[in-house]
Formats: sequence, structure tokens, C-alpha cells
Amino acid sequence: MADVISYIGLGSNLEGPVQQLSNALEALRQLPQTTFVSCSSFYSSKALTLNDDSVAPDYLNAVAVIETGLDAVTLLDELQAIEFSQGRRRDGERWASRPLDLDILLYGNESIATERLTVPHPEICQRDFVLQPLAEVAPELVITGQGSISSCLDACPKMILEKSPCPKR
Ligand code: A4P
Ligand code: MG
Repeated sequence: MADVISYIGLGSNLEGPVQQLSNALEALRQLPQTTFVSCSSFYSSKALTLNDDSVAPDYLNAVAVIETGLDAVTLLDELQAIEFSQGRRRDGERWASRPLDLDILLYGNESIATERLTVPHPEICQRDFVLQPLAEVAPELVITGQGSISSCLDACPKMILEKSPCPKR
């Protein structure tokens, strides 16, 4: 299979988010059959919560670009293994605070809708903390089924995002 460009969303709001994202970027560099291409700056923002949980710590988010020969499900397996190795445990609660979240935002131009995997990630265009770093690494990107990244940014509710350099670039 030809290698595919994939955009990975990184997020953390527990256990040292700067270190969590830095370690995750290092782990992405070690993925089999994969070349690490680039990563965005780090973006800090208030937690978007389901039940107005005002005590949830702030999040740090970033986007990494990889070129991979892994199929999408194997890539998800690898990302979940990285999450697990960095302390992520799932208790079934959606949007729970977490040391590390790794989402496949895009996998080439593919649309995937299976029980385990939805690609493009369904929330991309509702989330400023995803779109801003994505636009930084891919300003000309077209999101399958959604249109240009600039039109998605125009339509997305704005959040206050604080940008800092990626220490692992
Ligand atoms: N899954 C399906 N599609 C994908 C995909 N494209 N990439 C499945 C990765 N996983 C995918 O994920 C649940 C299941 O989704 C996985 O087992 C996989 O098979 P999860 O990570 O356990 O669940 P979650 O992360 O709690 O749910 P969800 O809906 O993915 O939440 P998000 O999108 O991760 O949001 N506020 C700020 N400021 N910044 C944030 O990053 N993140 C969240 C969580 C809430 N508030 C936030 C942030
Ligand atoms: Mg997730």
C-alpha cells in the first residue's frame, strides 16, 4: 500500500500536558512504517466539557503530520498503545480529563465509518483547538466532506487559544 498522509490530534489536560505531548511526539517518531513530517505549536485552552465541569484543568492541544504505511486500524491500535503507555485509562465517561488523547483527524482522503473508527474525525470543524493547529501545519488543506480549512475556521466558534512553540519540532 502507498504511504498515506495522516493528521493526528494530540490533547492532554492531566499529569503534565507539555511533557505528555512531547513524549507522544517522540513516540510518533518511533512508529513502524511511518515518517514523522511535522508538528504544530502547542495551543492551550479552557476545557470544553459536557456538563459544564468548571474544575476540569486546561487542555494543551497540537497536531502532528505523519506519512504512514500502516492501515488506519493498525494506526489506531498504535495510537491507543501510546495513550495507554502514558497513563490513559478509559472508564467509559466521554470527554473525561486525560493525560493523553490521540485522534486520527484525517487519513489521506479516506472516509471511514466503522464501529471503531470515524474518519475524518467528526468534531474537527466544531473545534477551534483542532482547526488552529491543523491550519498551521496544512494551510491549504481540504477536509473530506467539509471543504477548505479556511472555510471551516470561518464557521467555527472561536475559543481563546494561547500558542507556545512546540519543544519537539
Ligand atoms: N474512534 C472513532 N474514531 C476515531 C478517530 N478518528 N480517532 C473511537 C481516534 N479514535 C476514534 O475514544 C473513544 C473511541 O473512539 C476509541 O476507542 C476509538 O475506537 P476516546 O478517546 O476513548 O473517547 P473520548 O476522547 O472521551 O471521546 P471523544 O468524543 O473522542 O472526545 P474527544 O473528541 O477526544 O474530546 N477541550 C479542549 N480545550 N481540548 C480538548 O482536546 N478534548 C475533549 C475530549 C473534551 N474537551 C476538550 C478536549
Ligand atoms: Mg480520543
